[in-house]
Amino acid sequence: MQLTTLLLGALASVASAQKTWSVAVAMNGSLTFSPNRLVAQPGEFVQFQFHAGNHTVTQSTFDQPCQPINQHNSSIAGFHSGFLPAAASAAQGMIPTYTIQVNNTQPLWLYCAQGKHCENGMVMVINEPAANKSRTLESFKALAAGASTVVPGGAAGAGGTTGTGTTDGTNPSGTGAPASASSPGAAGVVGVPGGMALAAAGMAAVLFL
Ligand SMILES: [Cu+2]
Repeated sequence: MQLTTLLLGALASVASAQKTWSVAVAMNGSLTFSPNRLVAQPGEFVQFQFHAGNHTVTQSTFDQPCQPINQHNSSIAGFHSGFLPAAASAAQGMIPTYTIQVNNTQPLWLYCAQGKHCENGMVMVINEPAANKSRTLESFKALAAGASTVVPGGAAGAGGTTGTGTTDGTNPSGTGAPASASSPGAAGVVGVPGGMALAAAGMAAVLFL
């Protein structure tokens, strides 16, 4: 634990109690987010881990899948990881990551902005509305099948923090820690300044000691 404390000490004051969920992007080269549905509490983090290919995680509305949310609601900046090619960091034994913090319980509808991945079902939802049975992941996916993907024009990495990390399929407790108290952001997410990626494969084990 001492090593963990040393490595994360500067960042741990806020995040120590917050859970980080991990979502595998393109596991085994598939056009998937896995899981593609998860429930996250306000304050919790979601880290997307880009295993293969060149994908994004980008926020849309429910009604306009495959298009950036700010194109339809200018009051919400939304988030967009930018294109994160897995090959770029493979030589270091790392994968690209993108981490967001969930700020409330509103649904977050997400897609991949690469090619026709969204039309082909590369979508997911965080905090699927429980009370509205017409707004399910399945209905979102069906809408996406008839949509046309729009790549956001805004800054890549907006709304979250990109980095690299290793993954062993478990929740990476050492990543995405905020360096300061976060302020409320639009659409249920806030930036995660200073997100710390795992520096080496060995750390993953250390963090679980
Ligand atoms: Cu994709």
